[in-house]
Amino acid sequence: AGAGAAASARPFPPGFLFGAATAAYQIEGAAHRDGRTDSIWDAFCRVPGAVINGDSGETACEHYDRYRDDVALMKDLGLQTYRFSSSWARVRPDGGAVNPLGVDFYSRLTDELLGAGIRPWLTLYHWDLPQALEEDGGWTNRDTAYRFRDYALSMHDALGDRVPVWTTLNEPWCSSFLSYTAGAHAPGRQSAELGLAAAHHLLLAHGLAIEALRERDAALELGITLNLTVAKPVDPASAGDLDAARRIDAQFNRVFLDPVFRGSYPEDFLEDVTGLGLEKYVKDGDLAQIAQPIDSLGVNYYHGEFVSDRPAAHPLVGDAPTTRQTRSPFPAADGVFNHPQGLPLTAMDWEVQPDGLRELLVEVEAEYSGPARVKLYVTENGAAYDDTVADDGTVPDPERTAFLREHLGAVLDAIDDGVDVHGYFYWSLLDNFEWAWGYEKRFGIVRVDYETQQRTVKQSGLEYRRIIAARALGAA
Ligand code: GBH
Repeated sequence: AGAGAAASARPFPPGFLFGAATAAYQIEGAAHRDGRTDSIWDAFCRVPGAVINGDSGETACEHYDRYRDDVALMKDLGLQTYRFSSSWARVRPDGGAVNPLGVDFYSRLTDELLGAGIRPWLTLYHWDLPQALEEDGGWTNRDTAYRFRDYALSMHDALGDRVPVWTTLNEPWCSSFLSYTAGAHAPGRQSAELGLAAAHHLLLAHGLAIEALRERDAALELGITLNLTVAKPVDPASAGDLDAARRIDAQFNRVFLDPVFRGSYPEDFLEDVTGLGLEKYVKDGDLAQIAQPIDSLGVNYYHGEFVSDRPAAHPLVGDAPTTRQTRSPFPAADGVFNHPQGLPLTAMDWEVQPDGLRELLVEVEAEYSGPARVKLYVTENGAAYDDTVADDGTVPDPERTAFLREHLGAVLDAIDDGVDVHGYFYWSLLDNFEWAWGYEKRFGIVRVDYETQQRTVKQSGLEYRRIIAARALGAA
């Protein structure tokens, strides 16, 4: 005893939560059942060339019908918590009156999770705006923020007594800049001004919902999830590269972190976007509304960026797999280029960079979550690989297994550096509808056969189960 693997095992702190994450449109299917209406993603999937193979979330993983089995699978993996999202168009079809059948699905799912001893973590918005609201301008329309608050309250009416953790938005950067500026995601609009308007209204929606939920119940754990990156200059001695990194940090990270934690947009960001129209949308009092105190911050981390003002073969966004023309999501980063560093790539062509997660957690804790006494979680981290099924039916995915272990190691490194990280959610529990990439990219620790809907726990899922059971990262 005390030798070998046991001696080198790195324990996670008591109370650290292990989970996995999904999102409604990516797994539920049943897109037009029980009163659900179109979201912007249902509509976007019908745009020729917008999504690979013309795929859509119409059927997805049939989680709407198979949620009981899926919860049993989570229990078998030993997950302590499960992060899922609700579909606004299911709960309030067309953004209108509450649909009891839609709400009931989330109520049954919650009961099933609680019955399995798994802590439910609800995200209210993971990109699927009711299409009817988009027809009134979507997130470029200020009214959508107030509609979001009403939707949040209707979810609270149904689940407030059973769901302890509430996240307003998942990755507002994607629902604004990737969706209204790059046009790579629904609704596929392409304007710097519209992206800025959407970002501001999403932030306002967050602040309005936090205030309303807090008023209902001071004991809820309330927060937001942001996709953050570590932007590094290719050459730290180059003023041009340093400014490129500053711009990306501002337009990716601080544009959301500063309003939420400090009640202001960063000065340098405002300078970068001068003349693009943001001020038309920002009303007196908005930033105070946005900066409502929160309890938790979710960080989604996939990879960092190495940037320069020197042109590179790589465009800034590798997120445009389709035949539709897309643009840079950054409203004011013309002349900034991504320089891949030759690191191993996932199937998304994202460079594997685990230490970036440690660096990011250290920085966010020092600058934002620490001073605000806000609990920090990794709410998404994961990788797509081209898995194959072995003859014996197992799914060996050594690269994903290594990815998982390395990133959990980076979380432990951050904890060693003094960061109070409260939990980790692997993205994703299941292979699922990967947005513009359709079903071509598989992120799951559980494989989904889309012909039979059969679920198979991959080798990475078995490894995650061992890590959770040991509450430690043992030797590989
Ligand atoms: C998450 O988004 C989503 O929350 C989830 O639904 C999705 O399935 C999962 O990731 C996997 O994609 O630096 O300009 O090249 C992550 C989205 C991916 C957005 C990387 C930024 C790089 C943009 N992020 N992307 S750029």
